[in-house]
Amino acid sequence: MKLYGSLASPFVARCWLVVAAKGGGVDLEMYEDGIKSESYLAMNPIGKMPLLVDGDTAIPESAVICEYLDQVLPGPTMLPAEPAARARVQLLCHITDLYLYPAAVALLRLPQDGDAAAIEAAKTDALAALDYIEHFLPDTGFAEGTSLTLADATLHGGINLVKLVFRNHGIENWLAQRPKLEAWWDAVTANTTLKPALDDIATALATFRKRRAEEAAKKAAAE
Ligand SMILES: N[C@@H](CCC(=O)N[C@@H](CS)C(=O)NCC(=O)O)C(=O)O
Repeated sequence: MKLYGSLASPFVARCWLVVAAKGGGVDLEMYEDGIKSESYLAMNPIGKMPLLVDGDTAIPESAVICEYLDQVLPGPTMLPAEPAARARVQLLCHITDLYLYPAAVALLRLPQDGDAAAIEAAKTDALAALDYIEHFLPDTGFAEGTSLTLADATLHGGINLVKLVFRNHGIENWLAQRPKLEAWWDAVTANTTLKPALDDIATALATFRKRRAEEAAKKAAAE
């Protein structure tokens, strides 16, 4: 099975954390011809990463990929069977996908000196989404129960992105103001099963940030 994409993408990182939690079994690589190439678009006309290819089956969209990986890979199940626990896991995933990501991605696209009203609106939306997550998170160190679930993988990508964009926009103290989220973050980032994947993600993000800074410096020098 191949997972195409870069771990600098929180959506790819989310899938990679699921692979790590399940004990491996998937190769990660960049699609050689690029995600806008004819051959990639033939498999995934959405033209985004990640894309999972398992034999003849090509699956885009990180939420769908994560559920698929949970079903086909051996290792502990990441979506509880008990209906209420299952709903809690899916709820945290949905809040992250439907409320947190759109606001964080909007902030990512807005320069610090960009449209002040748009920045304020995206910031308000992101903080509200974090409040929803804080409301539903337990204080057990996991997003649900006493083992890793799809909600831990999903939330990690979302919170990592928020950390990056809030830093860019000078927003501070937001994590400390949400104690359950902060305790969850500390626990998940210290999780030994996830450690190698978390290190891979941190390396990819550092490379991405360095490249962006170099591009910005080059652009500034040319102006
Ligand atoms: N809803 C998608 C979002 C994927 C996504 O936005 N991927 C970005 C990277 S973070 C991408 O491939 N962007 C390239 C583009 O939009 O051209 C998912 O969950 O997989």
